[in-house]
Amino acid sequence: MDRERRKHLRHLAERQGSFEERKLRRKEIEQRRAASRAAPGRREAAPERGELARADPRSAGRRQVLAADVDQVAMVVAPGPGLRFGLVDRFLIAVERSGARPLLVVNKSDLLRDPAQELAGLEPYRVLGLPIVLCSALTGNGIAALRDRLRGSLNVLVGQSGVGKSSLLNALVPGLGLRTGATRERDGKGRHTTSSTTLHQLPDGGQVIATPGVRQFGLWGVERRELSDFFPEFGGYAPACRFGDCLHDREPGCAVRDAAERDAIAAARYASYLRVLASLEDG
Ligand SMILES: Nc1nc2c(ncn2[C@@H]2O[C@H](COP(=O)(O)OP(=O)(O)OP(=O)(O)O)[C@@H](O)[C@H]2O)c(=O)[nH]1
Ligand SMILES: [Mg+2]
Ligand SMILES: [Zn+2]
Repeated sequence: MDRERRKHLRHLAERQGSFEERKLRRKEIEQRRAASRAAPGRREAAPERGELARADPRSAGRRQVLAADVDQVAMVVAPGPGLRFGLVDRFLIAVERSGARPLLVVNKSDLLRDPAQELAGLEPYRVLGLPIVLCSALTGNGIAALRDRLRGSLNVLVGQSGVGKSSLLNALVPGLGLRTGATRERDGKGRHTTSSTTLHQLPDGGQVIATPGVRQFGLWGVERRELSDFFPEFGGYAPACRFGDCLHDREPGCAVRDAAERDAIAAARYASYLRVLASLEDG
């Protein structure tokens, strides 16, 4: 990314405020929404505090709560089985909805051959102010930094199967000895070694909830119209869209799409937005 664009994105992020500030703003919005939902005739409820939920993969239209009452959600990704930022974008939306703090953990740093190139996809998240810890459960690199981030909070570790959630816990809690699984050689996908959710005390304060790996993460209770609120970097452009109710899809005169086309908005984030938008029901 060139310096101009980086500067521009940083400026945008500053205008949008930090994750903390946006969380406060979001809380306000949630409260207003909850109040309007309490009106007769509305049945959908706002999420409970720190409740991380997704669309139940086994039952259409229902929600599945992955963890409740958490302070921080640590999303784990790894170069093996593959850094899936689309999944990170979905998690980020669910985390922000929950009011918990997001943390991105990039595990298996020992597998990186060309870190600068392989981690280039992280740039939009850095610009947005998402805290990122690069570590390796295998070598112990970065584990102290991760421990610092988790200390004193109720955390939940989420991510695809095989990214090393159980291995990280074993590194964080001496003597824990959780079972970890071999990644399938053929397709690099994990086998779902962990099948239940467990809570663990951290030796220096705080707790970690380990969850089984997720394969997909369908969003629950997010309306199409509010989706762009979860992509704060769009905020600087959206007011310039021709239509006030622009969904930044194929509408003519869309300033957001325009910004993505000239790389002022990260193309991967815009593509992610469009995929999520297409997956949400009309409403
Ligand atoms: N090279 C390398 N391998 C790792 C690292 N962390 C974990 N692994 C390996 O990755 C595989 C999967 O690790 P797990 O800890 O079982 O992954 P998980 O996220 O708990 O997977 P599920 O329980 O299926 O959700 C195991 O073979 C681990 O040994 C790491 O930092 N570097
Ligand atoms: Mg596991
Ligand atoms: Zn638009």
